[in-house]
Amino acid sequence: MTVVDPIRDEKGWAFRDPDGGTRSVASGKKDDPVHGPAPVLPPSTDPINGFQFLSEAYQATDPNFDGRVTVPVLWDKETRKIVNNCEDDICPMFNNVFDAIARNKEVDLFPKDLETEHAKLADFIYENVNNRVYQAGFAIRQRPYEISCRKLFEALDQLEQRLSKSRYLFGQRMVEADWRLFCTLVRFDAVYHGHFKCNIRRILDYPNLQGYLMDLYQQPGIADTVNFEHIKRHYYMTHPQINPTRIVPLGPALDLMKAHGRENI
Ligand SMILES: N[C@@H](CCC(=O)N[C@@H](CS)C(=O)NCC(=O)O)C(=O)O
Repeated sequence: MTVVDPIRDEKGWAFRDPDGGTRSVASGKKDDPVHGPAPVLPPSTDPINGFQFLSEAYQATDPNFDGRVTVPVLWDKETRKIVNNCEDDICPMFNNVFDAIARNKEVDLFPKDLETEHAKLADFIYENVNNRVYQAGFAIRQRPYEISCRKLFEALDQLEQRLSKSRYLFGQRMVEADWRLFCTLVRFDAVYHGHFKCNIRRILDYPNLQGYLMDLYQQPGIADTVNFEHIKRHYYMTHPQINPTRIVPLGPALDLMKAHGRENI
């Protein structure tokens, strides 16, 4: 897995090491007697292709591509093309078609017996939580902001209730919707509460959501995938219409490693 640089400017997502890094790549241009030696491009953090920008992966896949260059991307090293760029597809692909090389084949995030209910709840979470924070945050008029913000907190209130009786969204099993909800919850107090003005409450103010968030965060391997500095630098430095000074706040002080006490719910 390669992580793009948190700061997305007009050139889009970049494979850029903020500390300078060591992997410089030749620009591909020839030395020129008039202009001198070919430029060496800044270090790329893409170990597969040495790309500077994610847009190069899209161009390599389809030279006529002129859509949005988005993450995530599933890249095929053999065909040198993007297989897919949509989370809704990539998650089931990881669940279903990579068992031959998977370390934890028994993990099934899409259990068949829950299929309908799971899909319904996943849609609810996408609409009212994952996407709603963006609707509130990018609103440019008071009323649409207020409507989105209220709907978001109504959904969080409902999920708080659900999680008072159930360790995860569907009892003791973790499913894909838990991890999609986790992605928004883990960013919530650090960025959505301040930067996106989703500030009626913090996740910290919801005992069940906070316990659930810590429970998921403490699952093996998960904390290593969360980088709060990266999260904060991305949001606060990438949306100048919301934060023109690009100052990144120091807080909040969070500790997701505390005992969550949800083992027997
Ligand atoms: N349909 C895609 C959407 C992905 C998406 O919008 N990604 C955002 C970051 S979370 C992005 O890369 N935005 C860049 C842009 O819009 O320029 C998915 O669900 O995976």
